[in-house]
Amino acid sequence: MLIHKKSDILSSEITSKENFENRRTLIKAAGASLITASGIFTGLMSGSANAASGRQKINAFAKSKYGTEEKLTPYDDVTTYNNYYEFGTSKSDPAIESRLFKPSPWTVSIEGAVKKNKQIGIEDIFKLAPLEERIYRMRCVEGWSMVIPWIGFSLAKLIQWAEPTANAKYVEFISLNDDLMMPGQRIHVLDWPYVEGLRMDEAMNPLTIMAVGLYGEVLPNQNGAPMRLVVPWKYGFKGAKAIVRIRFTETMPKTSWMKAGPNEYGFYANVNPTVDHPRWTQSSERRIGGGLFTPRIKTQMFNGYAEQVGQLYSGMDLIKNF
Ligand SMILES: Nc1nc2c(c(=O)[nH]1)N[C@H]1C(S)=C(S)[C@@H](COP(=O)(O)O)O[C@H]1N2
Ligand SMILES: [Mo]
Repeated sequence: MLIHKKSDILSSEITSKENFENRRTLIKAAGASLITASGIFTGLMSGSANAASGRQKINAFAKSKYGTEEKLTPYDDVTTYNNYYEFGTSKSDPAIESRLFKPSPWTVSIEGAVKKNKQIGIEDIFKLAPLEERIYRMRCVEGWSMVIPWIGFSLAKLIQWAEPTANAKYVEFISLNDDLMMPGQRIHVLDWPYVEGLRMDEAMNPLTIMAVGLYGEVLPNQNGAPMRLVVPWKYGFKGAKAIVRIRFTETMPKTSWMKAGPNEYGFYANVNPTVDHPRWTQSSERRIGGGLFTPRIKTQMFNGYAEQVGQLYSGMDLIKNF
């Protein structure tokens, strides 16, 4: 199925949380009847495209048990202030330069330390696990942050399906390599394709999701359509977008940012206010969407998720393993 999705965003459409909550109730009510034997994907996409904006509602998802009471970052900021170097290095580039990007058809390859290599279409990925909303605090290594209502599914479900062997100690996530659709790849700002990785236990943690939507809608291209990683206790660069390959490895993957700046971007990249970036402090952050004069807020250990993930790093030197 082809998803036509232009990124001409009608920004006035949803900004307030109240509006969003109302809409979400409607979405859920509509969704129940749209899920049919033909599968979640059909239900997910059918009949919900907004012709004027190209935006598409997701028809059915459960509400998260994980969340935050903090104010959501407005939709406009989430979708126009992006890091996605495949579409340019300024924050405003991805929303514009990703307009012609086609997130469908889409196939993901499962490789490496697995029972056998296999491929799966995005439609079938949607059948592996129920979709859930996860409102997560997101912290970019550059010092800004957002609160984003993602829609996604537990990465653990996809890993179960992938059937990694006992040799799998790490998972590598590889983004699309296509300099026709991704004009930023014609410039060697990073070693393309974009590569990220997690330790197996981090990947299996219930907080780790593959996101396929946000604000109740199908993921916009600039946010990593059709599927991107979200790891809320780590700096944003861990969340690889437009993933096409998932590779299980015995050794620690070499990520794009580690290659670009080994002293600045570590493999773990856990949000940590006590370990500064060599060129700036990580003790505080600027919450996007609050306006120019909003005071910076304190950055929390593991981005506020210490209770859920702190034990993954017990006994580890977090200065060495930054
Ligand atoms: N493929 C790819 N994934 C990527 C990036 C990128 O340049 N390419 N940037 C990362 C960085 S630095 C951040 S902060 C987040 C931003 O995600 P968002 O634009 O959806 O907020 O995406 C991450 N994933
Ligand atoms: Mo980032």
